[in-house]
Amino acid sequence: MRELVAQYLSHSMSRRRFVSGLTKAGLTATAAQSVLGAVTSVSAAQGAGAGTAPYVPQGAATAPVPYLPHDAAGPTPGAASAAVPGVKPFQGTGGAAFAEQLIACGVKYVFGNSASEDAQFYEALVDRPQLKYVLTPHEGPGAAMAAGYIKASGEPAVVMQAGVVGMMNAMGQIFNSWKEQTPLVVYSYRTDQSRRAGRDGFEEVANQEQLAQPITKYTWLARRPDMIPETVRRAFKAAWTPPFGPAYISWHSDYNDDRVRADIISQDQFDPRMRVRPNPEEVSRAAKLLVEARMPLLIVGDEIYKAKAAPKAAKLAELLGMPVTQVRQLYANFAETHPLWVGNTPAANLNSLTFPRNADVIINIGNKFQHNGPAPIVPRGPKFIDMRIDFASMGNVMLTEVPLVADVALGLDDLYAAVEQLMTPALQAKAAARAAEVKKFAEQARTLRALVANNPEWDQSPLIADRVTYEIAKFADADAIIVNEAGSVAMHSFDFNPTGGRELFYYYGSHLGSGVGTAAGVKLARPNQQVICLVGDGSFIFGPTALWNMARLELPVIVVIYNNHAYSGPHSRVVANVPSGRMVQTGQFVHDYLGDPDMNMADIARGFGVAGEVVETPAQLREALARARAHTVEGKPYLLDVQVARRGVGWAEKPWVPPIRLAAIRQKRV
Ligand SMILES: Cc1ncc(C[n+]2csc(CCOP(=O)(O)OP(=O)(O)O)c2C)c(N)n1
Ligand SMILES: [Mg+2]
Repeated sequence: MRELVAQYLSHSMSRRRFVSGLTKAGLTATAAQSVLGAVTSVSAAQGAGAGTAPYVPQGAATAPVPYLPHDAAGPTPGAASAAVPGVKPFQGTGGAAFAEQLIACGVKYVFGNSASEDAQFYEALVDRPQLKYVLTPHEGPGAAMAAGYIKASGEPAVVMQAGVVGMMNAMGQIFNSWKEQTPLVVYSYRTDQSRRAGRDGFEEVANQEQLAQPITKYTWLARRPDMIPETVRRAFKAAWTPPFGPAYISWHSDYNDDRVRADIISQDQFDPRMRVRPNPEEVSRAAKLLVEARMPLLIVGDEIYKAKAAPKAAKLAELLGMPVTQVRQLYANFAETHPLWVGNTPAANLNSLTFPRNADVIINIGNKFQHNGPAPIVPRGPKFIDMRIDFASMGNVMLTEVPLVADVALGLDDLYAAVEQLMTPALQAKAAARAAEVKKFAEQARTLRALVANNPEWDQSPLIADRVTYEIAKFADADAIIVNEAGSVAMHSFDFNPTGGRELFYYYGSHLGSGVGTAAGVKLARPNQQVICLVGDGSFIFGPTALWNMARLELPVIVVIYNNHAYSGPHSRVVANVPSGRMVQTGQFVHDYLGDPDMNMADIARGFGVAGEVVETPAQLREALARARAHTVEGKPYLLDVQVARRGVGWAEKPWVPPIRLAAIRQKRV
């Protein structure tokens, strides 16, 4: 009998078989019914509704749900529009309408986590193999994978979760997409159905869609099931209209089961393909300022990568002999080997640049700028030209002499043409002299950067982070994609180049736990390029579940963990904040040490079906990288758990751990 109850509780036996099993076991019919009653109440309490009888509409609505009536004054969707190209009449469930509209939006991959009330959507996928569902075991890395795919392919995708509970786990990556301006479309239903909403039901929270509102470009709750396709279209339009950004859509879960008539419209019919040319008068003013400048400076930003305009930015810099830098961004937007490249701006403020110190005209192309201090990134004084499509923050902080609101690819074309027209032989000579000066500095800086290998700790074990980076840079393919979520590690030696060279996907949004998922999505989008994920141990452990996706889908990514068993960045920042306080005096840091016990990331990877190894020495690292390559050639991911030294002030050999030990207070050996 105990077995029968267990089987019934775990839903592996029907009610009828349970009762008949009980009577076979010798119980009277009445006794069996009373056991059933008792067991059912336990089951309902356990599942809070999940797995119990599905919702049955009451009264007249128990008949098959009819098509919803349409407004007689308006067009009848799904009927009259049959003849219009790109518009397909559709009849079926709301879930199937959702699938149809996704296909019409150009979506190939759906990244999702199991959501029982999306049953009709899953049902629709069976006969729509062009829409591929990638099951992700945690919504955070799942959303990161979707975003990685979108960033690396430039193609639309959707990520979906189980109601508000799943959405909560995805919020961190929606935040990252918001900060990075990635066109991620997110859907999760409302568990509360339309005829019982607002009663504090199972997994219900009021106004769920509003949770996403501050971190999305568009947030909407479809008000009727036949509005599902239009809601989906608007989400894609909002997300993919520059400046890009995430969108969140939702509807009551019963809408997926309702039958609807609606128009399915292909993306090219509703996407305005907004590509803006800059105001020609402003272009002339900018060109004049640039040619007259003593020392102009170009700041490149992510809109250049997104518009595939890096060669155009290089052409403009060359025409003017203008030095180029980048302030904190997601991508590398300029070839680091270019003679006019003067390096990234170290402290995200132009005053921290070694060269040039005296720029008199500064042009930003495509960076929306993160101001992390009271001083503006572009100091007051030099004339400032700002070119980007994301005009919202123009002029908010920096004094802007010339605003160029434009798609940066078109803006660069126009600006180049205007500058070229003004170039006299004298100006050309001035530009050439400046280029020579910049080149001299760039060469010196290159020599200095190479000194990283002269560190006296270069050969030590555990390895210093710079050595790990150096070895990987030596190992990486010429067109490798580096997904970087490696905490406080400085990127050097990769010589990134967005035009056919190595590309960078940085963790700009900084909600940690994105690296592994992003790398999985990038590899899905770019199967023919080597993908290497660099990740700190702390960051890795926020989101390792995408390893399972790498194993299942055979995504041959090399994951390298800089395992210093610590949050080294937060450690250093706390010490900088309270330099000679009690923490430093006593060595008691409560917030930063992840050792004792040490986490073994190679073991964790094995649990997800990904082979890997722990690496202790520089020599082992080289051998391990060769093994990683052998695995990826065979279509398998591989993980290196590289033991990295903790560096910085205040680290003890064996860091102190807060003395919370249950053994000291427990009184029962249970
Ligand atoms: C989701 C999330 N939680 C917490 C933080 C705060 N945070 C910033 S850096 C960091 C530690 C990163 O550790 P690790 O990846 O090991 O890099 P390290 O600092 O050791 O180089 C934390 C917890 C964050 N950015 N995101
Ligand atoms: Mg760490």
